[in-house]
Amino acid sequence: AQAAVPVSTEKMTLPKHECQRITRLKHHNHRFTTALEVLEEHAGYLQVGQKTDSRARAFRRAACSLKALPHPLTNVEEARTLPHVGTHSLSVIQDILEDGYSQEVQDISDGDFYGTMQLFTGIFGVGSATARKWYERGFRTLDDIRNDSTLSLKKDQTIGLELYQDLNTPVTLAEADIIQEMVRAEVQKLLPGATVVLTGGFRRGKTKGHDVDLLISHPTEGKETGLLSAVLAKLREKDLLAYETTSANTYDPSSVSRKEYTLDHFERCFSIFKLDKSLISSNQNTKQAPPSPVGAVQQGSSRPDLLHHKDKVSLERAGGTASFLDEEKTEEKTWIGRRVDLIIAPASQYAYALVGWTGSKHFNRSLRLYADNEMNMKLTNHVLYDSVKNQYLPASSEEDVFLHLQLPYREPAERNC
Ligand code: 8DG
Ligand code: MN
Ligand code: MN
Repeated sequence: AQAAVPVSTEKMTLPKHECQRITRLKHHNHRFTTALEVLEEHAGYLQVGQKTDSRARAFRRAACSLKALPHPLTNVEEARTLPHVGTHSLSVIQDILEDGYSQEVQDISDGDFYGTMQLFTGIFGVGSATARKWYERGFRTLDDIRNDSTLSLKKDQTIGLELYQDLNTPVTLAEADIIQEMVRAEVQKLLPGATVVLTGGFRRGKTKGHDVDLLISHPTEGKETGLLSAVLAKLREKDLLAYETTSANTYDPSSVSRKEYTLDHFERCFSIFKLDKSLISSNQNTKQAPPSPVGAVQQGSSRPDLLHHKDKVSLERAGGTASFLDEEKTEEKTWIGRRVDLIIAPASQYAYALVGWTGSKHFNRSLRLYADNEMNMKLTNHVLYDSVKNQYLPASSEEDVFLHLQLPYREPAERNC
């Protein structure tokens, strides 16, 4: 049941920072934002090395402004008054207003480059740099990658190819709940009183996601030490893991004053769970959710399969349309691979970790920018540091974090920018 999105035609000025606004999953301007998100993604594919993706970010910020608008945009003049809507985004908005679609966006999403990059970056362990290298070498399909013996694939990429279909089938909320319960059961057996919270997109109200983000903690500081490896040992024993890579806690309190403060230093594990298919109600995974609101790009697109990269993949390139839904192919194994992130946060950092791992990624970026620019504070997934008072600001809840930042509290569902 989708709640109606409240409409207001009241003239309004959006605050500059995304974290100062309410941004819900459903809003009034999907026809523009889906187009801008194609451009954002495309710009990300073109980006070289570590260079900041300023072009991608510009499209994202324009889309965020439109998402926060409490009514459908009907004229380009209003778009001009919105924060972070640059000339390029404006021209796309204008095209959609005038013609119902943007030819530029259409050409990009129909193009070989964009489609191939979506396909390759859909492989677990493959980022845009690797994908582009492969594209430039002439690879176009997953089989091109699989069949080239000169490529030395990393362990995560190998499993990413193997489980491509699993990992590109959206995780449902029901599956996320099952995985959370599995982990909670193990965690609480090992450490009574420990907590396991579903964060990421699901906490923000999404009903599908690319992974399951679980934040693990214990109310007593220090009790969480050693928990992750013990949990992983149990899961391994039960043969529930298809892949795991763990990073130790590298948190250094002094790092907040250095440039690396945006990094996350929690002990964590990026894994792939084997989720037994018998635990999932049948055909849940093959059933496609209804398409999202018709966007400009969708109209007349010859390749609707490429529109929402995280939800759908190009079936033909992924190895045949039939195989995606073909029971025979998947019947070989009794489980479906699901990406799971496990993060361990000590009690004193828990509130900041919860904000950080709830996202959205862009909301967090906005929070950090706001903290820095408007409050002279450094926000990380671990702490908030007041650079004027020269002190850390402890928080025991998300509400505390927003209070320190002098921001109205935003529910997770309102952080979908
Ligand atoms: P999705 O999985 O449904 O596609 O969306 P999501 O849940 O919003 O994205 P995510 O990639 O799973 O990230 C969840 C949050 O975790 C997001 O706000 C970014 C945050 N995050 C960190 N550190 C790290 C990190 O090191 N890697 C990743 N992937 N995410 C991180 O705070
Ligand atoms: Mn996630
Ligand atoms: Mn994640």
